[in-house]
Parts: sequence; C-alpha cells; structure tokens
Amino acid sequence: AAVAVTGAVTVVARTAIAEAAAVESVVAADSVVAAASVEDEGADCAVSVPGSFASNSRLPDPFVRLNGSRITSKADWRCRRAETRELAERFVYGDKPAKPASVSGTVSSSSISVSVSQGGRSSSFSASVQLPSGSGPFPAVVVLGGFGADTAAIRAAGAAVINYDPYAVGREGTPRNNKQGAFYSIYGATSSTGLLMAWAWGVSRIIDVIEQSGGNILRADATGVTGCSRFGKGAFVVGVFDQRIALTMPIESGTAGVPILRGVPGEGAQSLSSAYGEQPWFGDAFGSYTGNPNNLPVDTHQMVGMVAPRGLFIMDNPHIANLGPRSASVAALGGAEVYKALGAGENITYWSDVSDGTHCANRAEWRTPLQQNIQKFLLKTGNAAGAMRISSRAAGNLSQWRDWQTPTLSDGPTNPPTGNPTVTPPTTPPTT
Ligand code: MCU
Repeated sequence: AAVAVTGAVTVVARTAIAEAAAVESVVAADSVVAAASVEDEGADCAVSVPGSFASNSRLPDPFVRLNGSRITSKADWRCRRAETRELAERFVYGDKPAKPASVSGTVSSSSISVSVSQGGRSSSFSASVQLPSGSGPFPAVVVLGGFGADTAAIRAAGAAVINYDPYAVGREGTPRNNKQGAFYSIYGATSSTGLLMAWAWGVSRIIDVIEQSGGNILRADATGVTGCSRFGKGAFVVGVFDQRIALTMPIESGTAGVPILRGVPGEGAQSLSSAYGEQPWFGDAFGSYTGNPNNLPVDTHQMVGMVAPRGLFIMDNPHIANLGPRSASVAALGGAEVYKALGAGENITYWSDVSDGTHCANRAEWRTPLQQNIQKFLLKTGNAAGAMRISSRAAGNLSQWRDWQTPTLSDGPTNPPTGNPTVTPPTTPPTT
C-alpha cells in the first residue's frame, strides 16, 4: 500500500533496511529522496556548451540536452541538470566555485563561524543561531537578511533559525570591478560572479561547517533556506545550487529571482537592465542579455527544475507588479513540469493567493504551509502535498510559453546514488 502512494523506490530501500521503521519511511518517502548528501551530484558529468544558441522567444525545453537529444529516464536528469547548471552559471549568475581547499569553523547553540582559505587567501564570517524549544539535534532554516521571513513560525515548527548576513559574503553598493565581501576576498574583487551566487556560496560553506561539526546541535541533512525580496532572490539561488538544501523558500523575489527572465510582456516587472544595474546581483556576463533575453539558452523555470525533487515553497505577492508575479507563476509552472517528470510533483508549492499587498509582510496565509513544508522536508514528520495557489490577480499561462511537452521518464536507480541506501528499482512503476 505504501509503495502506491509515495516514492516507491525509496520505500523499498528503507523498509528493507529497517522493517521496524517502515511507517516512518512511508510518511517521509518524498523527503528522503529529496535532499542529497553532496552540493552537486552532477559534478562528474561531462558538459560541453555550444558556441552559440538560436534565439528562442519561448522557454527552453528543460529536457533537451545540449546535443539536441531528449532525456528518457529519471536517471538521465542528473547530467541534464548539470548542463542546466553550467548554463545558469555561465549566462546568468556567474561561476560558483566548488568547496575551497580549507573550510573550518564551529557550531554552537548561539552561533556558527566559518573560516575559508584557498590559494593563499583567507576570509571568515559568522551567523547567529536561535534554537527552537525541545532537545536537538535540530533541522535549521538559513534566513537571509533578517526580514520578511516568519522566524517565529519556523522555530515553533521545530527548526532552528540561522541568521545569515549575505552582505558579509558579498556586499551591495560596489561597482562590478571592485566587489567586496568574504567571497571576493578569496576569488578576487574583479570576479565575474554576482552577489546572489556569492551569497549561495556562503550558505554552502555554512553547511560544510555543520557537516564537520558532528551534528550534535544542528543536523547537516535537514537545512532549509528563506529570505524576502533581494534576499528572496538569494534564497532561491542558494537552493538551486546546493543539493544539500532540503527546502527552498523564496519570498517575493522579483526580477533576478523566480520570475522568468523573458518576462510576461506588459506586466510591469522590474526590467532586467534595472536589476542588473541596481546591484551586482546577476553575474557580469548577464549584461549582454538584459536587452535580449530570448538569446539566453536557459530561463528560471529551469532553475526551479534544478531544485527538484527537493522541497520548494515559493511565496509571492500578486499586488505588486514590479515583483513580476505573473512571470514568477510561469517559472513555477514550467519548473513544476520537471518535478512531475521526476515523480515529485507534490514537492513544489507556489503561493501568491494572499490578501495583504505590503512587500515582505508577515502573512497569516503562509504560516500553515510554511510549517507543513518544514515538517515534510526538514523534520520528516509530515507528508502534506504541495499546491499551486496562484492568485487570479497575477496568473501566468504556461501554454503560451512552451512548445515542448513533458516526457514520461522511465524509472530506474538514481545515478549515482544520492547517499541514501542502495536503491532497488520497483518491479511495477508507480501509478501516480
Ligand atoms: C524585490 O527585490 C528588490 C528589488 O529588485 C529592488 O529593485 C528594490 O530596490 O529592492 C527590492 C528589495 O530587496 O526590497 C527589500
């Protein structure tokens, strides 16, 4: 019975290992498959990027490889995802370097310190920690920037809050040729990597330190991320580029966040050139595309797809056109097709059905789904299904944006294994 309702592959493996824990495995099946034990499971995939791409006014097909063939199995997604990652780095955000030669630090019940060094350069930063009540070790949600996230609800749900100051890692207000912060101390002030990716790199190093800490206070396998507005852009990029993040929760992220870069015409979203010029959020290379996003070989529906099958709860505000909520809904709907193809359609929620139009307000509507997502993906005690709660005030239409259909991907073991117990393919494919 369990096999029919949830992630069959994982249920088989988990119950084989611990019969006594079968009930828990069933409840947790989606989240067990969701997060990986490494930052990038596709790091070994060979990716060769063509020298040019045809202009495309619609959203690129997430399932077509750079060589033009289409993936056919769920296992194929791993290296197709690696291609997507390469395009996203090269064209949109800039390069995210792998874990530096040395990462060290400490985790206490009140703070996390991170020290990094590589190639004779070093830098450090820290983040404060607020534990929930009860006894640990606890899952944790990294909160970027300190506003807009319902930290009381996060802690009440049983997760710790890690207060991360993105500016310590990538400052705002600097010119592109003189970027500052812990990331740029290592990789150079003229690094072409934008702030959002620098912020994401910083969170990955926090997770490295939690992993190395022994896990008595915080669990390394149950980290979420959130933030609002510019820190919603950041939270999104954090989750896209570290597969150890089990739950990604961007709030009202606007341009450079979730909304499709091609942009719903006439919506009134912040323009690409405005966002590119406001702060060095995007990578420097994106400057060539602000006036012609159709030349981009990638769009944000594919970044949404890169989060799959992990938990993703996108919160948006349909009252502020500048945030591009229609464009964000199209990205969510397009990315949800990747979730569906991977059999994880219930792991994504997009929620713009909210009454208060204030930017980054604390919203009663999000409290329950926030806590359900924490229970499902971090505590692994829940299994609430995700949902598309798109406000009729700002609803995009995916069918106008795609000329591809979603494949039925064949089942098979994840390649390579995600760090979960050895996977046995089910004899009958799941029906859902
Ligand atoms: C929505 O995020 C940004 C927006 O892109 C900027 O144009 C504006 O200046 O600031 C927003 C924000 O971060 O508000 C807190």
